[in-house]
Amino acid sequence: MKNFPIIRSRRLRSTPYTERIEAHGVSGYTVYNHMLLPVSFKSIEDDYNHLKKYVQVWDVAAERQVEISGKDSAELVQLMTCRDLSKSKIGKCYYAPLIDHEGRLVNDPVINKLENDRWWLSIADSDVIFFAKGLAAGHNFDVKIHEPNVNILAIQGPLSDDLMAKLFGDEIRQLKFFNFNYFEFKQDKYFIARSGWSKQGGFEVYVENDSAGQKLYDSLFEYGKDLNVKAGCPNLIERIESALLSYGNDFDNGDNPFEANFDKYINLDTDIKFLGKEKLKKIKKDGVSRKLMGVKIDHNKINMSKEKELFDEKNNIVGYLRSAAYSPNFKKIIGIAMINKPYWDGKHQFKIEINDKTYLGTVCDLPFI
Ligand code: THG
Repeated sequence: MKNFPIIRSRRLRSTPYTERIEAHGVSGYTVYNHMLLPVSFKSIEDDYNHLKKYVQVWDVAAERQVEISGKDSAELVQLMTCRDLSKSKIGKCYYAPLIDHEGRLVNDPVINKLENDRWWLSIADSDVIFFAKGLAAGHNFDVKIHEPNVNILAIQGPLSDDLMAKLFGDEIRQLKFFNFNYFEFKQDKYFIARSGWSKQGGFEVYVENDSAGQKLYDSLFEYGKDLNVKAGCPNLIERIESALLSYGNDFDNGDNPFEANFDKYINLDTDIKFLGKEKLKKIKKDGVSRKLMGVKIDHNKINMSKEKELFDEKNNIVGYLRSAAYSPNFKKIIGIAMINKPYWDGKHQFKIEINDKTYLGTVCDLPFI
């Protein structure tokens, strides 16, 4: 597979931090919500080792916000997700699958409740804003829907608390997982949540003012010198090891939330109203015939640009590998795959072709152990 440069244009948006991450040596981008999202700095494996030991600052501005406000905003937000938000609280973040009228996945945002009538959907890579506007128009909802100029900086890694406390004071250490609050640094106020797309601990700063964000970016490096802070980004190896799912890679609009193991975020027993509820009830009753599982493959190198088929010894399809990377922790390739029901028990070996050679692997539960 050849690598080509990616050509900039207005359509492929930069972020307020792009110049800075380029100065810090970004070495690869993907496109996410029509915006640049860095994927590597030194190398994915070097970045991984650093992330697990120190602290990194990530430009994740591509995790865009869809703001929904107004009288009917709570009703519209609930209509889009199967997670019961009726008891949701201001100041909390909710990981919530978005579902269409066919019971299929549309996105898996973090939903932040700012006020009873003001919400931010911090979205993965699909155009949620048009889905929301279509629903609002069809239901005649009294809401305002727009994409605010919010550009997230994530601080991730085991030394995140130490770095953030240097800027924002020790009180930030008390912030609970999936809660947010406002904290001040040098006269600027920042919306900060304890969250982020790694399991190494950390925060996300939802920056509402570009120049404050750029000042914060520079200060994080200034204050973090002795903590060995580096520029980083969501890390392919770490996120697979941690089983953090990626919309568009591990699951998409062809899959339902049971197949993606979102069971704990599917509330069918309360009287909330959301799209696809009856479909999901039927799927739950019938059971699914495939679901996302882990796989381990006896090899040390893989590049994914599309799904890869997994076969049993009789060449029956076991499932489809959707994301994979070599894991220095497991000393194998690990991956996330949509596995057909007869193969869920993990007793079967499967075959997979990588660069015209056949390798063996096994199915395992998620999260990996
Ligand atoms: N942070 C913010 N926005 C985002 C992401 C993020 N938007 C895009 C993408 N990531 C959305 N997907 C996820 C996937 C997993 C998690 C968050 C967003 C996540 N999951 C935890 C887990 O699975 O253990 C916690 C879930 C919970 O307990 O509620 O953090 O990363 N702002």
